[in-house]
Amino acid sequence: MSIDQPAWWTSAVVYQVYPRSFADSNGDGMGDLGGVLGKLDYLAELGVDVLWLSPIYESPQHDNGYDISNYQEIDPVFGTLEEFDTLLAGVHERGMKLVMDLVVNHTSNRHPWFIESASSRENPKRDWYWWRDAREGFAPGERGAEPANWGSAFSGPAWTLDPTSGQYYLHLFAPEQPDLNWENREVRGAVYSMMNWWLDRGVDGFRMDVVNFLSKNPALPDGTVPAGQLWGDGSPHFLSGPRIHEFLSEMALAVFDGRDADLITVGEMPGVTIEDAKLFTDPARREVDMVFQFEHVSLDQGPGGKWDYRGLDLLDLKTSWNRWQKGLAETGWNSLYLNNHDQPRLVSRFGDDAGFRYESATLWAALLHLHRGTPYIYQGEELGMTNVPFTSVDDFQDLESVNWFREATTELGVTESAALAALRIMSRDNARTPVQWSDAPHAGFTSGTPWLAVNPNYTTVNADADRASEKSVYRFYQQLIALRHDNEVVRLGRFEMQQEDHPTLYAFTRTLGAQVIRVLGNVSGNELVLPDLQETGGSPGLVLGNYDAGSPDRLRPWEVRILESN
Ligand code: TEU
Repeated sequence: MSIDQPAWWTSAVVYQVYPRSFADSNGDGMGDLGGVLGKLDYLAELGVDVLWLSPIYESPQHDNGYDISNYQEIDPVFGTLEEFDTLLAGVHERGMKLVMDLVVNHTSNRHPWFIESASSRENPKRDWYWWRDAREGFAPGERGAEPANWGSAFSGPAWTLDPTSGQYYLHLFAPEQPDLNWENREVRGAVYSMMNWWLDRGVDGFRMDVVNFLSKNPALPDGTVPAGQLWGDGSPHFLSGPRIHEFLSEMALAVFDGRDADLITVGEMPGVTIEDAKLFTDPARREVDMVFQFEHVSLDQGPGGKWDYRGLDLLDLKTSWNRWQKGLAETGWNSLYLNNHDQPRLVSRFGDDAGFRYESATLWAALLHLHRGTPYIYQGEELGMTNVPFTSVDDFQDLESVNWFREATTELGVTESAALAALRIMSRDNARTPVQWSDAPHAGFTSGTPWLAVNPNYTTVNADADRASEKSVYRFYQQLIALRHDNEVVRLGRFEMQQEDHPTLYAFTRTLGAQVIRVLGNVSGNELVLPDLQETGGSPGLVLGNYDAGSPDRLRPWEVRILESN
């Protein structure tokens, strides 16, 4: 993407649908493709350009579809390939695009590839996965016999013994999610052929799950064991590994080259650095269009990681986002997100979901959408949906949460109440409760019993109520999306942070030629007296704000103002 020929997705907004929680059309309590089809007008009215569907492929659903057993079949719980084609046509008829979730770092352990690979040491697909003997000096099954000391992202070791062959296999996530061996060119070829099959079917691109994990250091060296943890941190040996750029370039050549469709690719890359991201998203290198980086969603965590919640210091976020804006200003492209199916609800995590839910939800939306990059909206974020008041560990279904609770309370000395408190703040299930459409039973999500309980605040927090309200989060998002569509300065303008050291004011400008947009956000529940911002030129006009007209020299709690001065 170059400034004089900006790619179409630099003015696009992407909406993530987590199908199992979006809308249920057949009353089985699980969201499905029919449910998404029924909400296309709602999404088109919001103004989004691209829908990203979390996995809908055949899967045992151990990790809610991120464990795939057939990449070219729709799981019956979501529908059929014919229903998919109908949905895709409906998306295209409304001028939107559809992106699939590509999960090829690992498959399900029920995928035929793995079943064959595991059947014997001599099977031709043995090398399609990472199989290793027990560590020298240890008997298979003995603690410490794992070929490397890496821990899984979902607790426990990243290696599981297969008693049949006496070898271990690698799984960076659950044992039900064995890692594919991307060193094997047959694996890569099979993945590219599947990707081409979906593109030939008419999809418009991919969100690539942990795509920077594909290349591992083949020596599989041990990692350092962090304080208080049971297993080693293997990430230095698989994060953006030795051949990752080679693999992504090969993928682009085998899959995307020569296609005349306007496609979009976004690589989910935990731990990616700005330097790496510049390489991954440099259009000249043709690897991916943009990446999901994780720096900003780790700032409220202590040395203990995700469950060691410390709260966010705004100065840390301003520093981080400023670095990413500067880092990708000349080469490459940022994605912009604060929510997805793995993150707790932003209005609860970074705002005030009790006293100032509308104000803080719209403040964060404006801050995010006015940065330079492609914004991503996660289902329900446009309604100001909140975290859930979970009361017991039995309320949770996410394996990451359930596994950690068990390991923390039985092996890490964490009390049950402390572990429950951590889950309440950070569990992925906060984002996975059904979308709240109305105040009807189960929030209008299903006529059956939802697979995961609806947030009890659905009676007041729901799409019908929001869109009928004077203070509508949905309509505020609509205006932000229109602002990006209609203003090149929002799309491409140079980002300049202001008041970098102010503890609660988030202020920045976007400049393109003579056009200047200024954003002022009060990231606090207290009134903020504005410092002298050395306004240049006439008094700037208010383009969009989340309060009615107020005093020019102060901001109300969680107030944001988008100002334009030429
Ligand atoms: O998540 C990748 C990832 O790093 C997650 O472990 C994430 O950081 C963590 O859940 C935050 O708490 C992707 C998918 O988005 C996630 O839903 C899958 O569970 C995971 O990969 C395995 O496919």
